[in-house]
Amino acid sequence: MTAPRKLADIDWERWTGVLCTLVFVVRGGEVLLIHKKRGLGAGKVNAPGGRFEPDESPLACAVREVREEVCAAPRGLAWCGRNRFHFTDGYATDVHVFRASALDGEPAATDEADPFWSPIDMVPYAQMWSDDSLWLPHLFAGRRFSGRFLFEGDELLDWALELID
Ligand code: 6OG
Repeated sequence: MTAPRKLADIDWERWTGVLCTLVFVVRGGEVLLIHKKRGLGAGKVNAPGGRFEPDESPLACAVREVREEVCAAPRGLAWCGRNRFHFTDGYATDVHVFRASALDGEPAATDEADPFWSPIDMVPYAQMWSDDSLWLPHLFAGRRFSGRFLFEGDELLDWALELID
C-alpha cells in the first residue's frame, strides 16, 4: 500500500493509534511547557504527557505523566479534546488533551523533560509540533476540539479540526 498523502487516503473508521495524553497546566496567564529530552518529539517544546499504561483511564494517565515528567501534580483537570496523528511511516497516536487549573509543587527537571512557564501570549510555536498552533489557541479559549493530522516526519501534510459543543 502506498503511504497516505491526504487525510482522505486513510480509513478513519478503522484507524487506531497508540493512546497518549497531553496536559496543559494553565494558571495566572501562563502555561507549563517542557523541553522534551527523549522519545517522540525529542528536542521540541511540548506539554507533559505520554502513553497510557494497560487499563489506565485517560485522566489517570494524564496525572501520572505530569508527576513523572515534572515532579509535580496537576489539579482541576478537564478533558479538552482528542487529536489523532498519523505518520506516513505507519506510526499513529491517539492523543487525549487535558487542561489543568493548578499544580501542586514546583515543576522540576527530569530525564524526560525540562519544564518552564510560558506566558500564554508568548508560546514558542516555532519550537513545537506544527499542529500545535492550530488547536492550542482553542484550549486557551476554553473550547473543545477534535483534530486529525497527517505528518511525514516533521512536515504536516494535511489536517482537519472540528470544535465540539
Ligand atoms: P512518548 O511518550 O511516546 O511521546 N505527541 C504530540 N504532541 C503534539 N503537541 N503534537 C504532535 O504532533 C504529537 N505527537 C505526539 C503525545 C508521546 C507524547 O508526544 C505527544 C504524547 O504526550 C505530531 O515519547
